[in-house]
Amino acid sequence: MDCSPLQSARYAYAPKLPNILRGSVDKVAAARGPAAEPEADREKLRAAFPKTYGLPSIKLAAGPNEAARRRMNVGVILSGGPAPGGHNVIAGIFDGLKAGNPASRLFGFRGGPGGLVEDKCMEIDAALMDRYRNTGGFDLVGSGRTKIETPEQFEAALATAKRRALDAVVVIGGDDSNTNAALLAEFFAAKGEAIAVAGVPKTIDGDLKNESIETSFGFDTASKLYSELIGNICRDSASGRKYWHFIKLMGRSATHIGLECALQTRPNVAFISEEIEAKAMSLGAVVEEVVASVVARAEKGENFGVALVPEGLVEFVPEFKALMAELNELLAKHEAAFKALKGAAEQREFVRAKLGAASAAVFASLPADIASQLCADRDPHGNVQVSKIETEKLVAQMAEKRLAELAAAGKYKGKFAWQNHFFGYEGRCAFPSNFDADYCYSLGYTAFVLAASGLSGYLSSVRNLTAPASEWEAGGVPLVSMMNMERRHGSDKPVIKKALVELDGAPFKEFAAHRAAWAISSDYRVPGGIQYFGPSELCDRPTATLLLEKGARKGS
Ligand code: FBP
Repeated sequence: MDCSPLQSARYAYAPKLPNILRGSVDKVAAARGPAAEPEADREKLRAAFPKTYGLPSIKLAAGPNEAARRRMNVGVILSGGPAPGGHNVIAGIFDGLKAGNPASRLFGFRGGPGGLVEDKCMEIDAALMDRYRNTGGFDLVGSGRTKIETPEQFEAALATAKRRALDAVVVIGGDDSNTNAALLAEFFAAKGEAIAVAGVPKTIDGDLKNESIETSFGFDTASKLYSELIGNICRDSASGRKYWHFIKLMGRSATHIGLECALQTRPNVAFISEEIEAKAMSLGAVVEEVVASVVARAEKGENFGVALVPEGLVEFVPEFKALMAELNELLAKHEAAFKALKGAAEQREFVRAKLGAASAAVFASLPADIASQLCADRDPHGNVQVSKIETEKLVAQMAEKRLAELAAAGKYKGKFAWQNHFFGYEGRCAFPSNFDADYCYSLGYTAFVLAASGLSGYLSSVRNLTAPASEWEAGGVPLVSMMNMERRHGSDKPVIKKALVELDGAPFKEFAAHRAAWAISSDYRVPGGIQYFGPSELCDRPTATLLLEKGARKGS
């Protein structure tokens, strides 16, 4: 295979494991802790998950585990958007399995959860595995967003698992995919089948985290890659001195990526959707914040700057949130009629006529392309596909209009030329940073131990992540303990709760303490590219978010 020099070098990288996973696999036991219950909606969740509600949390500790030596067949699914490190999760499962029993087999289901339903299966052997170690992407088996929800789909998934004589299925995914894993674990248990289901916390968005899950994998690499690009743009902006750059950043709901990138690069403006919601800021107020920075910088003769716009922003602005909620219900109810309409203009008019007065006014005020983007298909889990909405352009256009008004009133004398960017897809398949390579391998190895121990309905958990990898702790968190009830596709569904940016958390406070100065200064910070080889302080450093959350870092 003709691969790049970096790819060849990364094949030789040996991911670091926590001490507890470094010895013989049959000397790692799954110690049971107290029963873990969800924070909210307990009765509804207990009713929805009678078999897997209230499971104990698990910590891996030294102790005998004969089950790890049994011959097993395990199936693995990559689900949802790619995130750097997915292949290392599979490598961790593979190596754990083979260390336990060389006759054990690992199967990959192609194209996400749909692959399990349709039995699109391939065996992952040592030669194939070795071609994907420490590489980015999900292309070893492919990914997809199919939601397993109908009784027929659950039966088909079970039929596949039995046909392949699977002892366990590992779902590598985000909140929605792990909700699927929880439903699957419950279904197998209800059928009396001893097929374990384990989840692994994946998503660049960083919003699958809680007390026991310190971060989702992929966030580290993706946010470092975007920070590199943003830092470079900051410097370009300060060099050319003629553009304001509006950069939309991935992160469907939570603004963890935007916040991390802001801490790393110190842009002039960075919006945190969660704050916009908490302060009930209108879109007009959001635009005023950009305008204030543009005007202040123009007074210093600096007609350039950088603004970070989270892709989920529109869903947090109150008037848009109300509009989106109405649109979600309306489009779910009238899907066929809406899709039967040929032209975009006709579709917009159809929607506008069915909205309540306030939302109809907001909808009508939008540029036509943005209004159409808001009506685009929801994903199979009912999420608005915010990556398709050009929010950064909307903000830039509105700022331009407002600045023109100020100029006409003699209150602004600067020049305003803007460029727009969207950083998202380019970060999802990067070579995993050392942090993600190590973390993912450890998560996969842990998922193997959970499955071998016959534990089902757990999310693989590796903690203490700001310490050296040797000191990381491994275990399992019951999936149902992370759930709540949410409105999806027009009805209430049990789903894993998204972790949004906490406004009283250390990362946001750090940002809030500096942003007024950053709005005016051009003292950008240029983080540069991810370093894969070299001193540990360059190569193994976790994100500012993780360091600040764990109290391991002062200052940005
Ligand atoms: P996951 O939650 O599946 O990890 O995906 C996250 C994400 O990258 C979001 O940031 C983005 O909005 C979305 O996927 C894009 O989805 P798609 O790949 O379907 O366009």
